This record gives sequence, structure tokens and C-alpha cells, in this order.
Amino acid sequence: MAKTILITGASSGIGEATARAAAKAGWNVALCARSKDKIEALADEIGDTALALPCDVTKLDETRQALDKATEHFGGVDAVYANAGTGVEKPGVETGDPQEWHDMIHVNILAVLYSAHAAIPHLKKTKGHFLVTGSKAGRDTFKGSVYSATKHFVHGFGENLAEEMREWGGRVTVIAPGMVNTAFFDEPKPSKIQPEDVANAVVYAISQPDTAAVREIYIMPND
Ligand code: NJP
Repeated sequence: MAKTILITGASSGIGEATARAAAKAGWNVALCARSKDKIEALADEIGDTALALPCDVTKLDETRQALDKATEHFGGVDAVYANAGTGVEKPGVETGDPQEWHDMIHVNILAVLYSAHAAIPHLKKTKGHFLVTGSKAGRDTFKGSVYSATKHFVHGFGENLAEEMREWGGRVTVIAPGMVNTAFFDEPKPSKIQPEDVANAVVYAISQPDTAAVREIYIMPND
């Protein structure tokens, strides 16, 4: 029976590319994002092995409902990729906007926790896999960057969650890219990492035998 992955932030960029790559690799894909029209169009393109589940990841109930619907539709959830994330317009601490920090922390930190909390009961049944998009910015120092600090949280949390989930055979992977050519930036970045490159890394992580837990994949542009 085909395995199922639920992907948040599936309406564009890394999440959209991962949905296509996972479907091509034989997975059922449950697509979560707020942009209903985009995930429905992507699900139509992929076909019967895709399901669009409109969802705001900052709302725990909506994430829970999406996981329940994916389980009902496909018979179980084997992997959850908490990929939804956002940045801020105003950089720095002195010059930053506290309301922007609030909104970003809600998506990049709290919603990752919500996704893990909601996913574990499902993943426990399948000895499944939780993946999350960290960043090079979660490994290094970036002057005054609150975004980078949210990704430091993701990297620390990913390691801690891996220790919790290994007790029942679960696995956690932090996907840590440098700059990726997505809508995250206003201008195209054709010489940087392509979303498909990150998608390939996700498919690699979820395709390993039970004996191998790929804890982190760090990808940098090669320009
Ligand atoms: O960006 P983009 P990426 N509820 O803007 C979704 C990290 N990263 O693919 O809701 C549900 O194309 C949004 O969907 P919608 C980055 O931090 C990037 O680059 O419809 N979904 C969209 O699908 C993030 O964690 C780079 O607006 C919500 C998606 O998030 C991840 O990669 C480098 C949501 C954003 O897609 C994917 O970003 C790096 C919500 N409340 C890490 N809020 C890079 N691009 O260079 C947002 O190291 N979304």
C-alpha cells in the first residue's frame, strides 16, 4: 500500500515541489496551506493520489482536522512535513516590527509545535516520520535576525523531538537549505537552490530503511 505524506506550505515553493516529487516517488500527498485555489489546482494536476486540505497552521484545530481527513482518505499518515514558514519585511531588532515578530513566531515556532503535537498520535500508528524546514539561518549567526532565531528554535526542537519519537521507532529530519528560489523573495534567484533540489532531499529522507534516521539535510547553493 502506498504511504502518505502530509505537507504544510504546499501551495508554493518548497512545499509545492515536494508534493510533486513525493507523488512521483509513489507517495499519496495531503496538501495543506491557506490558498485553497492553489492546493486544489495542484491536487488536480497530481491526480487521485493527492488531496487538498485548506488549513491555517497557526490554528491547532485546523491542523488536527487536516490530519484526520488525510487519515480517513488514505488510511493513515506515514510522514508529516512541517514546511510552512514566513519571514519579516523589517530586518533587525532595533528597526524591527514587534507585530511582524509575533506573526512570524506564530508560524515558524508555535505552528511547528502544533503540527508535531497533532501529528504524533497519527505517526505513532505507522512508526512514522516528522520533517521540518529549518535553514542555514538556523545553524549560523545573522546580525539582528529574528527569523534566523526562529530557525535556531526549529533545529533545537528537531533534535529534541527526534529523541522523543525514537522511543517508539519514529524519526525526525530537519531540512536546512540556504537561499532557495521561491516566492519567499521578491526577486527570482535562478542561480540559488531550486525548490526541486530541496524536494529531492525530502524524498531521500523519507525513503531510507527503518534502520537509518536522517536527522538533518543541509543544502547550500553552489554559485
Ligand atoms: O516560501 P514560499 P518557501 N498556514 O513563500 C505557507 C523555509 N526556507 O517555499 O498559506 C498555512 O514559497 C504558504 O501558503 P499559504 C521558510 O522559512 C526558505 O521558500 O497559501 N500555510 C506557502 O505555501 C519556510 O519554512 C528559504 O500562503 C502557511 C509556504 O508557507 C519554508 O522554507 C531558505 C501559513 C511558504 O512558501 C518554505 O518556504 C531557508 C499559515 N499560517 C528556509 N503561512 C528560501 N526560500 O531561501 C505561510 O533556509 N504558509
